[in-house]
Amino acid sequence: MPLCTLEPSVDAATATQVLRRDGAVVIKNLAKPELVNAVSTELRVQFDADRTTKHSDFDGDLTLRCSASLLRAAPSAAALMDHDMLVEIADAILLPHCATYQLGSMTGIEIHPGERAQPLHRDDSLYPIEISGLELQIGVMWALDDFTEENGGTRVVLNSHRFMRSWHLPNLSEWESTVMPAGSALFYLGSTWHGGGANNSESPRAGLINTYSLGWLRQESNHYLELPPNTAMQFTPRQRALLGYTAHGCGDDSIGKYDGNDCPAWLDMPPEPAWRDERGQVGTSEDAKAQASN
Ligand SMILES: O=C(O)CCC(=O)C(=O)O
Repeated sequence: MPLCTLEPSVDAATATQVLRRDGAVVIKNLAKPELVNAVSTELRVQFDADRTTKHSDFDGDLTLRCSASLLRAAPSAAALMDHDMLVEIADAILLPHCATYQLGSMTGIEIHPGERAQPLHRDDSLYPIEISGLELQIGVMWALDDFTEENGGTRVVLNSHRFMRSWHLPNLSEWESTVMPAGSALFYLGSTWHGGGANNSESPRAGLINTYSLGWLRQESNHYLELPPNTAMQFTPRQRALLGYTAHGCGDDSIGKYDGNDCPAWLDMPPEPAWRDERGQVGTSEDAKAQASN
């Protein structure tokens, strides 16, 4: 059974049904080309900075990555973090198991020609929990370039989410490449085996992976340090909540209290306009005022 590709007009309930059934689903052309171009342009500087860093076997030798402070470098990517369709699907998969979920990580990944295939893996192996039927997280790979079999379109082992235990492995040779045009999104469950493909083409293949985890788990990235409050202020209340600036649950049983409350008072305030300093880093208008008075 091939990876199911749905039209952008599909409803979230149908997409969720396929995702639960197969462990992965593609929705074609979900993001507007202008947004994809803006994110790609903003990420370029970070990708190029990564050329100087040493990579691991998992990360690849010819793959550029941008994860820490991705939203500082590419604030336009916030629209891909809380895309309405994505939020509806994440609600359906994760909210039965938590009061709120949160962004685990955001990683820009550019696989260059000659790169070998990344080892297949499950994102939820971060957590020492395996309960059949309980998804700890979901992942969404946004294609920033067209994904093809030749250029390393994400490899997915369909139905592998049904093999929950390390002693009950799916057949990992039965993977399939994700083929989708730029602006499309591959949704996959945290328990689905997947990995980047080998790039046998002449051009790089860029994508942006976001993961979302149950609100009572530790986030993969520490967004409070990467995007401290004065930076987080430029994002919308929903985006700030996804970053983790809200408690899980309410009252005495909540986790992540701030000053005895469920969330900081500024969480619901409208976003502050962003500005960029001479290095292109994003700050808030308060930072701009402080800089002007120096
Ligand atoms: O680049 C890809 O297609 C997938 C990458 C991935 O799954 C990862 O780095 O965890």
